[in-house]
Parts: sequence; C-alpha cells; structure tokens
Amino acid sequence: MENLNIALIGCGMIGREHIERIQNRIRGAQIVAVCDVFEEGAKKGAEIAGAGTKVYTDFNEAINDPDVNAVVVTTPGQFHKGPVLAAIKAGKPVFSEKPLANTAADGKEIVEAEMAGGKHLVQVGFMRRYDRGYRQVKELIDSGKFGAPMVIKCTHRADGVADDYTTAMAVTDTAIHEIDVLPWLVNDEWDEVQCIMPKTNSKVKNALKDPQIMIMKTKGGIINMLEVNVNCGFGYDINCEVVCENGVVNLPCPSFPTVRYANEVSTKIEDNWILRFIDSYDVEIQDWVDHALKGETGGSSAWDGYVASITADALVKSQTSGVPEKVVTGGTPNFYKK
Ligand code: ISE
Repeated sequence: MENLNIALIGCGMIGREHIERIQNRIRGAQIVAVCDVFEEGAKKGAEIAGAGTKVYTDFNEAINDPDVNAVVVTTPGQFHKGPVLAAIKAGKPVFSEKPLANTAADGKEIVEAEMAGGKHLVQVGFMRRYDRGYRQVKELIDSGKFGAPMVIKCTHRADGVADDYTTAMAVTDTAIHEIDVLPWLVNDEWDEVQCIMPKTNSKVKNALKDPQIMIMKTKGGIINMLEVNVNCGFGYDINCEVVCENGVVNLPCPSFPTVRYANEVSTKIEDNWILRFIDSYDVEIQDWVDHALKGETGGSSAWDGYVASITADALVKSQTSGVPEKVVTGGTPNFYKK
C-alpha cells in the first residue's frame, strides 16, 4: 500500500482529534470516509477531514467502501467490537482506540476472529506505550542499573467526568491505561487484582464510587497501588513511581515553567488527558500507519487488549467482592507471541 485511505468510525471527541491529527500531522495516511450513528456527528467529522470526505452512518458500509483500505475505531468502548470485527472480515488494518472491548467476552471474539483470519490486523490505542516519559522510565528499568522493580505507585487523577461515568468505568475506561502500560513497563503479567473503596468524595452526586484504590500484583511478585480519582479538584495528574532494589524511577511530569509570583512558587498541571498525551497520540498513530503500510501492527495487539479486558473484568468483580480476584488469561497463543 502506498497510502492509508482511512475510514474513521465514531466522530466523538477523540475521533475528531484523530481526524485533525491524521489530516494535518501524519505522513502516509488520509481520512477518506467518516462514520457516526448520528448523521450530524458524521458531518462534523467530515467538516474537519475536509472537502470530498464521504459521510456514512453505517460502519459496515464505510469499512467496505472500495476506496477504504484501513480503519480507525473511535466509538465508545462498548461499541468497538462491531467495527473491529468488520475490519478483520474485510482484511483491512484497524486501529481501535482503548479499550479493545469493555468485556473479556467481546475481546475474546476479536482475538478469535483475528487468529482465524491468520493475519495481524489489529492495533489497540494504548498511547502511554508511546509516551516519551513512560519510554524513558522503561529504558532505565530495562538497563538493570536500579535492580528489579518491587513496588509501583500510581495516580490517575482527573478534575471531573461526564454524568454517565460509572464506578465500573473507573476500571474499563480509566485504569485500563495502567492495566496495559505497567506490565509492559516492568516486563511482567498481572496475577491478582483487588479494588478497595475509600470514603467517597462528597462532590460526587450520583452512585459513582470515587476515589478507588486498586492493588494489583504481578506473577513476579511486584505490587502496584493505583489511586483512581476523577474528582481530584486540581487538574489531570498522572504519576508513576517504580521502586526498584537500588533506586526509584519516577515518571517525569510534563514540562511547564515554574512561576514565582506574589509570594508563591507554582507550576501548571495539565487540564485534561487529550492535552497531557497529545504528543504520544501523534507518535502512536504515525507508528500504526508506518506498520500498516508494511502489513504489520505495532504497539498493543488484540491479545494485549484482550488481556487488559480480562484484568478489567477481575477488577470490576472486586469492586463488589472487595477481595483479590485472579487474572486468568490461559497463556499467550503462539499467534501473538513476540
Ligand atoms: C479517557 O478515554 C482516556 O483515555 C484518558 O486517558 C483517561 O484518563 C480517561 O479517564 C478516559 O475517559
């Protein structure tokens, strides 16, 4: 393929971001069709993509358009399976935003379809693997200079969420990033996970449990403590500290000027996740395009996405049980072994 002619399915916030990104900053690809169940949404996406962009409300029609040779799926997580399976059936490379699926059952259907087709077509949008800071942390850990990782401490904080954000989404939509990136960071796999509910923030006016503490243990014995806190009140604050045998490696914060003013010293905290990882998205989408043009996939595979969904299912179960739940994947199929 000389160029990716992409159909983008789902013209919500991240979909519109990726349209703008692909049309203006990504080499070797263009959006030729957009699709959204809401025609108005699809038309908005087409406006961003530019004149001549085809508008669809049916993802099967968009994906099977003969002018389309690649697919980006940016619908809400619970609606990823349909378009991803349609892209696999059409034999077209597909970038699915995270999560691959909201349940392990849906993720398993995708993995089984890709294996049956015999070709790696699916890449999952876990952009933190492309984040400069996380890659710097991984390089230091992989160097061995600091010894083996033993403990990881993370925060995933945001300053407010949509009204339809649920207790389960703290896992399937938010913590899913740590669920994917941490095993990659420390070269290990999840074994057991537990969710503990502290006192709920009095700002929460619905049934949402927030904050949540997730204790996650790897097969190699590393323990991660993750604070998911989506009403933190001060910004979008992502931290990751890896405690190793001879030292501690911390995720660098985004660089902002330190300001001294009116008897205070301060530095900015990013407002939201789109801005916090804006560069990582560019690197990630370019890597997907570069791989797809060679008939390959990069980043997180459908298997990585499925394992993340299995882990998320166990954490959601623990939100109710309150006890540690095992993460059982059945082992990586040869088709996905790197
Ligand atoms: C959103 O979809 C993301 O991917 C963000 O990284 C995460 O912080 C947020 O909670 C999700 O809704």
